[in-house]
Amino acid sequence: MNTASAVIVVLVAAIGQVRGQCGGTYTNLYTDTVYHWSPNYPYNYPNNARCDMIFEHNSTGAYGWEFNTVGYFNIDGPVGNICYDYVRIVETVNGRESVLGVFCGTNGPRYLRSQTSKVTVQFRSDGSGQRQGFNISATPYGLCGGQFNLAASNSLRFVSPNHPQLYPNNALCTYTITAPPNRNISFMAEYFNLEQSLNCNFDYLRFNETVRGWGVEMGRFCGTNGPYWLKSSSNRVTATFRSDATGQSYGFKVVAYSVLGRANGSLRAKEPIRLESRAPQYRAIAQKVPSTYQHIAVKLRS
Ligand SMILES: *[C@@H]1O[C@H](CO)[C@@H](O)[C@H](O)[C@H]1NC(C)=O
Ligand SMILES: *[C@@H]1O[C@H](CO)[C@@H](O)[C@H](O)[C@H]1NC(C)=O
Ligand SMILES: *[C@@H]1O[C@H](CO)[C@@H](O)[C@H](O)[C@H]1NC(C)=O
Ligand SMILES: *[C@@H]1O[C@H](CO)[C@@H](O)[C@H](O)[C@H]1NC(C)=O
Ligand SMILES: CC(=O)N[C@H]1CO[C@H](CO)[C@@H](O)[C@@H]1O
Repeated sequence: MNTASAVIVVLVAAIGQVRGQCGGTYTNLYTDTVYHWSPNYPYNYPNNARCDMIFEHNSTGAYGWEFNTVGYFNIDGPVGNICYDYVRIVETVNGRESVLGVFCGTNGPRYLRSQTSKVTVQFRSDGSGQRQGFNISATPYGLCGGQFNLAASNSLRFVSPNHPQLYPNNALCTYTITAPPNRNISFMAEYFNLEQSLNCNFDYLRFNETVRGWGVEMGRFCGTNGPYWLKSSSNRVTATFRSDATGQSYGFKVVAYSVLGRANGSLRAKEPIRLESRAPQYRAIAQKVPSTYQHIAVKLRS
């Protein structure tokens, strides 16, 4: 085994799963579910709380958020139709505030979906009446296509519209994935299920890139066979998802990895990283690098 064939893939460790603080901004580069709960949860929240938690997906236009209640939901009210304390979920659509829902009592949000990638969860309590509060999940879901940049992280996920639910008919979504210069991009399906057809003529996910001025089709996928370490030769790939007028399925969740396509080089990461070689025989070197390390050299010999 020569060293040059051992391509090193760098994965960013899963980022914070949970947010319990009063307010802040959560920027998601991935498509993982995160949880947000009231101050002191599951104990009583304080009086006079004003917490604005902003959920933002970094790939503008590509993702909406779905909110669901997990665990307790118990907020003071309502009396008549007045919520003394409340959770209010809002987004801005075409420059106007759009309220997705206002919640109190024991009925929290369920399958509440936004149309845009930036949503604010506002929690307000007045001067009396404390309860256990809330714990809600926020899951990004795909709208249709978008611009994805691998500059800020070493991996990212993109999904079909509505995933994990059925994609619509007649969809045409373009996902443009760009990595820093001198990197290659590798694609791996975490979930893949498109209508099966001969030569993938009906529904498909197709990867294209431009190499020395020529458009090259890297691969076209349908059925349950998604990309498996599909590797680019350039740092920019266009993935096109197309569905025809019939036959829906649950779509795809694909991870794009920024790959050092050479034997030697350096990588910069803002998050703790995990190094893993693509060849199974190198798995033994996989290790987690603590975020306190400024610089670490990894040697791979074979
Ligand atoms: C909120 O719910 C999530 C998912 O069940 C859980 O992991 C998290 O610990 C909960 N938060 C608290 C403070 O209990
Ligand atoms: C992808 O490549 C194929 C074959 O070269 C071409 O027909 C198609 O138009 C390309 N699609 C995009 C979105 O560039
Ligand atoms: C990465 O891309 C370069 C061209 O930009 C190519 O020469 C090299 O073989 C690619 N590396 C891999 C591992 O595909
Ligand atoms: C990588 O770097 C090491 C040490 O600098 C060198 O010995 C080795 O030959 C290099 N490998 C390749 C394939 O260039
Ligand atoms: C956290 C993060 O990566 N934020 C980035 C989101 O995208 C904008 C523009 O593309 C960057 O400026 C941010 O750094």
